[in-house]
Amino acid sequence: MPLYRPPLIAPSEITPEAIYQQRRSLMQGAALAGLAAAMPPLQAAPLPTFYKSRYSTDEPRNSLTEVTSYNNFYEFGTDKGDPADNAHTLRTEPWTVEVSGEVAKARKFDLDSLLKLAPLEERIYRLRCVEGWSMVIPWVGLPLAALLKQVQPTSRGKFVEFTTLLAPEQMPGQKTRVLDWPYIEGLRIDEAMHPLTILAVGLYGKPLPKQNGAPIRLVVPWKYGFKSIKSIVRIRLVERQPTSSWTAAAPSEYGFYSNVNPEVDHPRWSQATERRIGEFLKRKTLMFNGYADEVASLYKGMDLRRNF
Ligand SMILES: Nc1nc2c(c(=O)[nH]1)N[C@H]1C(S)=C(S)[C@@H](COP(=O)(O)O)O[C@H]1N2
Ligand SMILES: [Mo]
Repeated sequence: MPLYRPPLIAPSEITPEAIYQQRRSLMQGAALAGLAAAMPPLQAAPLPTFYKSRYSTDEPRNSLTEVTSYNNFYEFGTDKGDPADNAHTLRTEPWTVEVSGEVAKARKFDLDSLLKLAPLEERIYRLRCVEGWSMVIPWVGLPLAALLKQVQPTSRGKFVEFTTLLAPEQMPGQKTRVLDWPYIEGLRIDEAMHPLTILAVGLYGKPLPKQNGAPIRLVVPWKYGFKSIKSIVRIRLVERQPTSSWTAAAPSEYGFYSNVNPEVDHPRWSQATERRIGEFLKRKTLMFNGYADEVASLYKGMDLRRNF
């Protein structure tokens, strides 16, 4: 299978003529009533303006084609090209994220209210996959901390559990048993509150493509890519360490922390080097994926071999 294929425009993303006409006449009626602003948009709304973040790397970015055609999103198949081919069946509108558990103010957010929680920022981050490849991706997002502050975690909210949409009719990979669905991930509360941790809603300045986890996904740049869970519908504050889907599938291979660490090998392969997608020679993998100055203090006194 070729590595890079141009992104496809899914048939489902083209509005059928009949629906378009129907919306048009509704729009005209609404405009007369002065209600045009309340009508659903014909296309995904463009992102609000965003700021450049001081946390961005200045390394060259991977191309949009690389970022959108070489993906892991097992809900749409296990080959790297499967998400780009298959994710068009995901329905991202309307979308709500339920935030509950150990919080003073449990609440459901629609996408618009999520976008208003904090100014959006472009964050150019390295993403290091546990399989040994990496990319540099210009995300657009907001700090997860902005959302958590809104719901006010209680003193028992020591961990944060994230859940992906469960919808086998839209996510055909969920009809197979590669993982226990829905996909679940977790962070410790201080990791979740860290300024590097973002909820991404876009990349390359546009709303997130479906294969990258539309409409909202986590990005934790110092951890292996699988911690950056896609298409999130639920965020729960909990007292006990959550069990992630990958830990449940293979506890000896995928630990809760999964910090990028060249000194701790995966039981079946080395983690010392990585191949940046688009490059031929391998690079040395950096401790915490190069974010040690920012995050090493979170793990002071911990044995990172035991807590892998
Ligand atoms: N729901 C869900 N989230 C997921 C995955 C997945 O299979 N399902 N794959 C993970 C893995 S292994 C990686 S490396 C990153 C890839 O993100 P990208 O395709 O946007 O580069 O998404 C992560 N998030
Ligand atoms: Mo990954």
